[in-house]
Amino acid sequence: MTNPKFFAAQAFLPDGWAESVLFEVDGAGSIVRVTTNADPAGAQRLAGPVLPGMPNLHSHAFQRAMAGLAEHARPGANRDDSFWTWREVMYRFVARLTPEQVEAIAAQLYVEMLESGYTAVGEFHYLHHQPDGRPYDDIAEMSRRTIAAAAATGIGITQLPVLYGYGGFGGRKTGEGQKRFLNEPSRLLRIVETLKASHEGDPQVRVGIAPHSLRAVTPETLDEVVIGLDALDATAPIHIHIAEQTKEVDDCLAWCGKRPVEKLFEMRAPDARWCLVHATHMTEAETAALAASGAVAGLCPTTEANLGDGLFPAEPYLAAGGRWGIGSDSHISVSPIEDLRLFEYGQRLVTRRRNVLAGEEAEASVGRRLYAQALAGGAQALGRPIGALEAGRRADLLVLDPDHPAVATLPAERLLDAVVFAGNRNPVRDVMVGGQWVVREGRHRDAGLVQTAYRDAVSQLFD
Ligand code: NGQ
Ligand code: ZN
Repeated sequence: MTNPKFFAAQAFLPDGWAESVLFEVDGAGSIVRVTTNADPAGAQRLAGPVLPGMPNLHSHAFQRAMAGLAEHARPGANRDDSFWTWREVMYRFVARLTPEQVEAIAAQLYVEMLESGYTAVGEFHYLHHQPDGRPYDDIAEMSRRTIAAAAATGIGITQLPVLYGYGGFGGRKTGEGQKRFLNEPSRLLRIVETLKASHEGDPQVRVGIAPHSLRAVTPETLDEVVIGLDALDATAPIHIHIAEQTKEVDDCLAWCGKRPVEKLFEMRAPDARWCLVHATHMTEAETAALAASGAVAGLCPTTEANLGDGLFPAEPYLAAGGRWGIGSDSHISVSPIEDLRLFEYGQRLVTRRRNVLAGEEAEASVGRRLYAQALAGGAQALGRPIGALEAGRRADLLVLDPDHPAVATLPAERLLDAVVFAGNRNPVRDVMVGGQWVVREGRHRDAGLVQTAYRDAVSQLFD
C-alpha cells in the first residue's frame, strides 16, 4: 500500500507559512515527507490553511467535571475565597470518583480538547487509589482510565503519575482529602513500570513522572523517584507544580530560607526533561535561571486567572529565551486560543502597552510567535515527536475553516494574529492525530456517544 498524501494550499511549517504543501504520512501515523510548491495530484485536498496541532502540557482530567462548582462564594466567606478554599471544594469532589467516572470525564474532556485544536495532552495524574486510600487491585487502574480515554478519542498522551507523600514543606503530614493520592517512591515507580510495559512501542503514549510540588515531596523522596525513573527511561519527562501561590513561596521560605524555584535548582538542576508548572512567583534571578536551564515553564493562563495565582514574569522570561508551553490544567477553559490570548493580555493589562510578547523583526507577529513557541515548548515537555509539520514528527494537524471570518480575509502573515486574537468562534474545522481524522467539520467522530456517557457519569455524581 502506498502512503496517504495530503495537500494544503497553505501550511505553517517550521520556517513559516508555505504554499502548495504535500504531506506524506506512513502507516504508523508519522510524517515521512513534506514537499512545498508541490503538485496536488493523487493527494487528499485539505479544506483550509493547516497548523500543527497544539500540545496541552498540563491536565488534571477529572477537574473538567467540577468546572463551575467553585464560582459561588462560600456562605459567610467575607470575600476570602482563595486557591485554598477552591482546593477544599476539589478535595470533596475527588473523594467519591470511580474509575468508570474518571474515564467518562476524561473522554469528554479529550473530545473538547481535540475540537479546540489540542492534539496531545500531559496528564498530571494523582488520583491513584480507592476512596479509603487503599490501592486498586491493579495499582495503575486510574492511570489506565485516562490512557484508555485518550486511545478511544484519539488524542496523544503523556501520562505523568504523580508522587505525593506529604501535606506541606518539610514532610508535613497529609490531610484526609489527600489520601487517594499517596505513594512511596517505590510504588509510584511500579505504576510507571507497569504502564510502560503495557504501552511499549505505542507512538501515541509516553510515560513520565510528576513529583506533585515541593509541598508534597521531600528532597530525599524527590531524589529517589528521579533516580528510579532514570533506570526505567533516562529521558522521560518530569513535571512539577511550583511557586503558584504567594503562600507557597512564604511557606517555603519559612521551611528552608529559600524560594521554591531557587530551592528546586539547589536540589536537582532541572534541564530539558523538566517542566515547571506555573512558576508564577519568581525573582529576576530565578526567572533567568529557569530561562537558561532549557526546562519548560508550563503556563496555564486561564486556570491561573481563575484561581487568583498571579502573573508569570513573561516579558523578561521570553526576552531571555525561556521555553514555555500551555496547559488547560483545571479545564475552566479548554481552548489554546483563549490561553494564548490571555497570556499576552495579562501583560498588556499590567504594563499598559501592546504587543508585549512580540520578538524582534521576524517574530514581530505576537500570535505567530506565541503559537510557535507554545508548540515547541509543549512538544518538549511531553517528550513526544510532535509540535511541527516535518518529517519524523507525528501527523498531528489542524485544518482551519476557510470560511471563518478570521481566516478568510487576511494574508498568511497575519493569520495567526487573527486566529489568536479574533478566533472567537472556534476556527478549527478538521483535526488529524497520528494520521487519523478525529474531528471533521468541527465535530469529533464520537462526540455524541462520549457526551451521553459523560452526562450519565456526572449525574450519578451529583445525585
Ligand atoms: C492540583 N491545581 O494538584 O490539582 C493543583 C491544586 C495543590 C493547581 N495548582 C492542588 N492548579 O496544588 O495542592
Ligand atoms: Zn496542576
